[in-house]
Amino acid sequence: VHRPIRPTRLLLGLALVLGGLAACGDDDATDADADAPEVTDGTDDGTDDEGAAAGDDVVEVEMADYEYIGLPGAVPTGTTLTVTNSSEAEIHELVAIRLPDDEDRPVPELLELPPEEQEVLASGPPAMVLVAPPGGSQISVVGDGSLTDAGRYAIACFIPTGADPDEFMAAAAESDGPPDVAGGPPHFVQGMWAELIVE
Ligand SMILES: [Cu+2]
Repeated sequence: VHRPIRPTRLLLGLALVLGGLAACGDDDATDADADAPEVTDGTDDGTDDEGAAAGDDVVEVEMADYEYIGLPGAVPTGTTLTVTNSSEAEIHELVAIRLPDDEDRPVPELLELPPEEQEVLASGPPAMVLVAPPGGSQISVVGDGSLTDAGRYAIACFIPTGADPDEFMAAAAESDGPPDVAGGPPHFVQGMWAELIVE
């Protein structure tokens, strides 16, 4: 039996984050910063030769319809992600959510949880939200793209399929609730998700 994906509550939580920061982030932004531990430089340098970037490296991720291209399965602590968007029509985002240490279910399973069980994804602000309109450059909505906390992360794009990019950005900036834009299911339903280990 295939369980339908109902991301309403999760979308609401993320929209609140978007709305709060867009409203010229006074205390929300500093709260998020306060949660980030200090970066420990150098400890991981040179230890990851297979598929993982070196510590403090920048990994450029290409967002396309509907996938992340160039995102490794694991990166060292201190790595910074940047995004580009090669889509001709869709706005995309890279939302990184650090999962609890005792959470071992795979990311797709978590994304398909019913709303009442989505606390694991929506209990706090995401580690980062990087947005890019089609053919446009990165907008850092939450965080600066750096991964300072080791652990397992769910990566996903929650933008509704077919949403108008300008309409989405305007709605996200002005709304206290979820951006009220027309569109289909979120992009992660179409496969735009990933799992990332920060070592
Ligand atoms: Cu997307």
